[in-house]
Amino acid sequence: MKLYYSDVLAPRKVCALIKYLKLPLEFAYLQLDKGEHKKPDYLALNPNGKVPTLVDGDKVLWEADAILCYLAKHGGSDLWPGDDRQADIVSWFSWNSQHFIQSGGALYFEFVIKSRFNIGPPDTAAVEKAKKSFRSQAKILNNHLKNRKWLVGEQLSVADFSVAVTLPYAAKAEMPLNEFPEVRRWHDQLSALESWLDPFPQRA
Ligand SMILES: N[C@@H](CCC(=O)N[C@@H](CS)C(=O)NCC(=O)O)C(=O)O
Repeated sequence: MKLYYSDVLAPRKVCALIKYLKLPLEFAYLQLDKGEHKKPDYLALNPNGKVPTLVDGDKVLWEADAILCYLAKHGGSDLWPGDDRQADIVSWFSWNSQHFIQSGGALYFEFVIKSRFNIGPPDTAAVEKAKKSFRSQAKILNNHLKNRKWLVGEQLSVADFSVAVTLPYAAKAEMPLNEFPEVRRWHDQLSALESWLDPFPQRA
């Protein structure tokens, strides 16, 4: 199996899972600032021109959440459990992609990506709008996490890897995480995993 990735948000959760499960994958790093993800060979695999993409023999898979499920299953783990919890996990994937990642991702873009790729200062209006949405969504997450260790059931799952993906950047991206103690506690649990804090493979 081979993962095409870069050291940015969507591939981060996949790399964290691979490291957590100690899966023997081959990695191909793409330099986004050189447009390597827009070259014809890569677009033939992923017509979106985005990372990550997983290739397993004839199977090509894009969308990080789908890759999480595939790797959790083929890695012999119980992080994508084969029962009704799958519906809860898909519910969190969907909520995240429509809501939480939109606000956390916007703050990540304004504070992390703009400075990394030298594309200007944070846009104050965009930051304020994203912080407002972040607060209303984090409140929902915070209420759900009361009396729950992880997002779904009693155990870590791919939902945790997915929904928390912006939170390692909370301080740098000015996410008001400290206002939400359950979210904070949940993310602290993830941060106790070395694979969560340091997910990307060594590059030659
Ligand atoms: N929904 C996709 C999002 C993938 C995505 O937006 N990847 C970003 C990095 S976080 C990317 O490749 N950006 C480069 C570009 O759009 O040119 C997933 O979860 O895999």
